[in-house]
Amino acid sequence: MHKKEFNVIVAGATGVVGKQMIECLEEREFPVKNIKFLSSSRSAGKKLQFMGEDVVVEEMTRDSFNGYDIAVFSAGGAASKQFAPAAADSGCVVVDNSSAWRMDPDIPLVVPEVNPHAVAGYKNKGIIANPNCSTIQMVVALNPVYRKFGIKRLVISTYQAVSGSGKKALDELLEQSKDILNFKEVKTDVYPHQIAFNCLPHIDSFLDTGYSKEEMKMVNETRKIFEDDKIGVTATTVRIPVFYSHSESVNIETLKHASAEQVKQLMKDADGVELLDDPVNNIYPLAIDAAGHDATFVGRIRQDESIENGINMWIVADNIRKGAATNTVQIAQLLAEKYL
Ligand code: 3JN
Repeated sequence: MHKKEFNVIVAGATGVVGKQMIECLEEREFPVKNIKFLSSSRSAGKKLQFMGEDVVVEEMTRDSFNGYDIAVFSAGGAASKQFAPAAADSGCVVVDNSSAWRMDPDIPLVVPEVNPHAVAGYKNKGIIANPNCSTIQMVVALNPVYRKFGIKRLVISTYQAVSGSGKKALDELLEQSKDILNFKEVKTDVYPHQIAFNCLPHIDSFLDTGYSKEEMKMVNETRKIFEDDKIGVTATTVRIPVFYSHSESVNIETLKHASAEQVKQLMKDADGVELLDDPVNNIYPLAIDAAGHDATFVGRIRQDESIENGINMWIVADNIRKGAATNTVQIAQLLAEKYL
């Protein structure tokens, strides 16, 4: 039988995540018939490649989606709000990487290893949301623990790479690092403070409660993905001077008792997880090792002796791949294989 092929759009194609989406479509041999790359008017006209062929980036308009089946979006929340409904109206299903639609009760929020069944909800509005990078890698690791032991509460601290803020932030970390090592004055633009040789407990904007939006994304999205509003979640999200991969310290209070050994065994078998846990031999997940990979790396699994049912773990993943592009393309693959 002839394999079904799809007309595919990458919206926000010239950004850090958009370029990675293009690579993921290629690596995963997504069944593409025609491809179209869209951007704002600023980047329209640029040339990118797909499968060795030049593709000219076009400006996104409401008419861009006619005749296309699937659009993967990483064009920012405002563009998603403006154009995703137009795409859906044209019959083109959107998988959106921004926060614009994540908490809409009619729109599924999907991590394929955790809640693939939710993809079916694309039928409601023709849109599927991709979670925040910090949420994705955490729920991939927590999923088997949640299924076997239940989760009462999570206490999270993140250590997030600058690539989460885009290309300008990658340049800013490099320039500041060079300037400091050359005893030059440091310029700040993307972040409110110097990021080189520093840690900023500040990701996205702050709310009246004192929490940042990034912290609340972890709270709300985790509950939506597990379909469990009873999980207690509290987070501190921190930007650190690393280029790629987010790291997370996660304290888990389980409902039923879990030993560290049991959790390690679960991680060995978990979909999308690689266990790296031999600390006496200096083996644990590292940002620089996770970069360029699609897996979520877990280690430092140990009992929290301060409570009855506590486990601590360290979770690392490439924030541009599993945290964004890979997860979005995996959702598109599920959609293409099972639903379109
Ligand atoms: O800062 C990070 O490491 C992740 C950044 C994510 C981000 C950046 C700007 C806008 C998002 C997101 O995915 O939640 C958004 C947004 O769409 O709100």
